[in-house]
Amino acid sequence: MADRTYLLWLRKSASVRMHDGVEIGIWPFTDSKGQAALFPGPLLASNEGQTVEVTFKNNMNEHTFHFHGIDADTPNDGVPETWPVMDTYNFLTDRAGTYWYHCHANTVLHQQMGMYGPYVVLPADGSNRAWTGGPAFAKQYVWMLSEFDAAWRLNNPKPNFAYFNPGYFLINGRDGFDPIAAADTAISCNAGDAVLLRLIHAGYLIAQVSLGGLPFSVIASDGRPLLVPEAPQLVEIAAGERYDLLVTPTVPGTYAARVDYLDWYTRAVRGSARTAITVL
Ligand SMILES: [Cu+2]
Repeated sequence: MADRTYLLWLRKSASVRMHDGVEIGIWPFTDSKGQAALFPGPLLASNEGQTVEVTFKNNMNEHTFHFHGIDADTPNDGVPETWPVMDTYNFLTDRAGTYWYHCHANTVLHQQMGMYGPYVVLPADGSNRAWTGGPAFAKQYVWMLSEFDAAWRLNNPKPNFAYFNPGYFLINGRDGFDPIAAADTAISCNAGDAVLLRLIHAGYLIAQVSLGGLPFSVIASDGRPLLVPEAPQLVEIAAGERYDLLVTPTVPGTYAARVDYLDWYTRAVRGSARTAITVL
């Protein structure tokens, strides 16, 4: 029996509404049969040293779980090219940090269809520290970054994977020109609080993240502490990467955080997502 068990259902199809009213088709997870779509997938979490079992319901032999950054053995790694598709995955979470999961069957398409979610490993004692003996935090947020290309839903029999032209630029599944106000995205804290912001890039463009002028330090990358934390003005994050940011605002106010999504070749900004950091 694993220390943590998770059961995820899959909905055959659903859609999410973008800021302009366009409905984007997804293949989302749910937390029980017939329930509302969850996009991104639910936050899964465990402590350092815990064993975890994740089971996929109504999979119909099409999808897998790949726990990105976690050292699962081959049968539990969810790569259909190396092991037959399974419904149940077992692994050990031996390093605190920020990870994520996604379907690894026809990955480029299934990921674009929304089959991903965040995974957080806390220290062995479950305390609010970035890792065992690492920096403490008062609050944590996860920003899952991604983009949608509406045309990939329209081109039958299959989209042109060589041509990704996204029109929607997301944080935690929401887009728009107005700052995202959702409580899982907009940061609210007291002056002096240490906030851990876990960035996960589940899209394909380059994302540049800035926090409205608030100083921050990058303390971990891809589930591993940085020996020497960095203190840049912005963080550039590529597909699949994670960065853990520690920000301790001292001056009350509202700060305009943003994620700019850059073209891989020209580095032109293709679109942005915005949210606010409110310091009380
Ligand atoms: Cu899939």
